Amino acid sequence: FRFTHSISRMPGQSIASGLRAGGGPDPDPALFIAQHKAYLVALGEAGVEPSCLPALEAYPDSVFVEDPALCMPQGAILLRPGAKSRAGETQEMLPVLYTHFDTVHILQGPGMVDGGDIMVTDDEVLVGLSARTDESGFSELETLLAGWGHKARMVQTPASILHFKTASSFLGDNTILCTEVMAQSGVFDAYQIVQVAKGEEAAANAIRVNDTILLSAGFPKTAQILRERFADLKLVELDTSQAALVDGGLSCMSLRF
Ligand code: CIR
Repeated sequence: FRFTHSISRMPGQSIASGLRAGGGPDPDPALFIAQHKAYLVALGEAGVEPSCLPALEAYPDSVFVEDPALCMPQGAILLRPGAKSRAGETQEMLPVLYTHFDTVHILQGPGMVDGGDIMVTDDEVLVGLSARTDESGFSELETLLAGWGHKARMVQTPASILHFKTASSFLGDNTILCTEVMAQSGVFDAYQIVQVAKGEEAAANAIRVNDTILLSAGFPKTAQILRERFADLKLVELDTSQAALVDGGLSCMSLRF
């Protein structure tokens, strides 16, 4: 969670064509852009140098830069997003990764991995199998990570959610913020677990950036739990209502390294 840089991408006018599991209203591009700006400001205030790429109208979901790549201290890995409409986002991300990293590995496939299913903790890299991430993708990623000395662990993303990190976040200090379902799954038995408040499941996609926790706004009970638990950290609540309309959250909108 100690980061000096981040990469994001502006939401496009095409954002309403982004993938989403449920129905619901379309996100409003102007409001999304305003919320995205506040997100970048918060990342900057947390101590990273945020960079923001121009919108890609051909890829409505490209604002969710977390999915096509994984950034580690040793280098970056270009992933293979599991949704067909998002596959082309990788070719847009590759040159960007080269500007930040000397070493960039490229997943060759045929397996698939979405960055939203990858959680990097201090001791391991958890990879949740989901509709977007499969075993073959995990194996290829595991081999690349092993070359950098990282242990990968294959876990299950609950069927009801899009990504592993939709319902869980690593907050540093061996601590995970997650939903009740995730807490009871056993996946995080080696960690301290902080559960989001009942009815506030969407708060589980938070991010720790240096000495700040970014949390989605509108989850006052979880905010209070975090304030008490992490009294020495700054808690910043950000409106993510527009990202949420297309199944996105805080972690999805940046690559942090
Ligand atoms: C998608 O379905 O791919 C996007 N609408 C949302 C992606 C959210 N990304 C993430 O959780 N890492």
